[in-house]
Amino acid sequence: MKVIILGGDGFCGWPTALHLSNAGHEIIIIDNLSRRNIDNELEVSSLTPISPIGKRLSTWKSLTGKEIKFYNIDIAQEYDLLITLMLTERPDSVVHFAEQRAAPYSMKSSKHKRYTVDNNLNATNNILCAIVETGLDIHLVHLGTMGVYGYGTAGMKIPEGYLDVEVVTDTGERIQQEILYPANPGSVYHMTKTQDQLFFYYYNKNDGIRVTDLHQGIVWGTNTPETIMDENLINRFDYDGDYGTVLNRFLMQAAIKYPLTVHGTGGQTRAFIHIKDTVRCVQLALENPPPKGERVRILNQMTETHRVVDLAKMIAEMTGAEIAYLENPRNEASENELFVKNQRLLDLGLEPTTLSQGLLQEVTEVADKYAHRCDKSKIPCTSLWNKK
Ligand code: NAD
Ligand code: USQ
Repeated sequence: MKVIILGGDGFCGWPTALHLSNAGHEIIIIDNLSRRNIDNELEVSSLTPISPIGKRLSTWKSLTGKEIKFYNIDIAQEYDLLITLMLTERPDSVVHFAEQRAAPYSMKSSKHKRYTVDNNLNATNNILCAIVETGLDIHLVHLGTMGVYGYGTAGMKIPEGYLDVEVVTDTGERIQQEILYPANPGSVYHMTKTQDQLFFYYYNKNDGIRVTDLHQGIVWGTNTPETIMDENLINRFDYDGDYGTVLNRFLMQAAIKYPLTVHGTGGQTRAFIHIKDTVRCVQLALENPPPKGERVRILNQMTETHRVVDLAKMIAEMTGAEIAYLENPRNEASENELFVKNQRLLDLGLEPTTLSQGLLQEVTEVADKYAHRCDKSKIPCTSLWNKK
């Protein structure tokens, strides 16, 4: 299958591109390298030394003989380039990772809020418009987030996208309906993802576009069997206060003997998935597309849930690290329970990689190896959700 990967130079997109290329698919990456530019803006680098995209691709070709094409296009701004490329390449599927994905970055200032909204909403609308304009029956696979649901329920498991409700009419008749699960975003970034869902709903209804929206939890880990083949293929590892996500940050902090930065009590429960499973899930979604006419297919892409404080305690026990309980810079519930349905990807064949000593150790080893590249002044989270 010919697949265009939007955002294929990023943390999830790069290993996915390699995994799909290895599986025999023809891969084309589109990326405007904005993530690398944000590193420049924040004066921080990936803990792992990532190679330039040209070096990444030439290394992949020399190791495997497989070619991955690359185009530097801003899909939120350069619609003409995007549609021209789509008409030339005529892909079977498009995977959409190309958004600003950090909640803290999206909350830093008005400039960052506006950039995140402009970038993410235009990116999603542009790719949908382009699919309609090509007239091709392209399956769009989007990386969404578990954060569209909020992180609590009335006690039931969070369903895969749609909620059964019963409404009572004026005449007392009870009518059953299935609606998009009510959106409850916790940051400007998460809000853009809730709005993406409406774009998909509308273009699916109006134009019959086939869409799979993967509501992904927090991704941890760094290596996949492909990225580990050569240092030039290494994946990025974000540890800074804006882009670093909680479990990878804790593992890296333990490796450099920095007290683990728990926000508040650490009672926040979140969904997690290892990067090795991210790439498999995207492959499963691509190879099992919805038939024409099916509503937007929503799959919860996560394998387990954990409380932040339990992760910190587990890593502290494993490594001897200290735990620092910090004032929470975010505006979020200090405690929550989280139960999630993820049956649909399991039914497609996902065999979950769950948290184990071995995998935690693997990340700590990566962190150890590149500890000298860490700028400790970039670890604290300085982005505040509001002035209070
Ligand atoms: P990332 O920032 O590492 O990668 C995103 C890539 O998209 C970058 O290479 C960036 O340069 C590119 N990009 C952004 N805007 C673009 C534009 N307008 N035009 C072209 N390219 C553009 O992020 P990631 O961690 O790989 O996340 C990828 C997707 O997965 C995001 O949409 C994110 O919301 C979702 N997701 C990520 C996680 C996680 O823990 N990392 C969890 C759940 C969902
Ligand atoms: N946290 C800490 N200490 C830290 C960092 C984070 O206690 O040093 C806490 C946060 O306050 C929050 C939780 O850990 O309660 C998760 O934060 P995170 O930065 O690991 O993840 P989040 O901001 O939710 O965003 C990440 C990705 C985003 C994706 C989302 C999936 O950056 O792209 O959409 O995970 S989900 O969390 O399911 O919404």
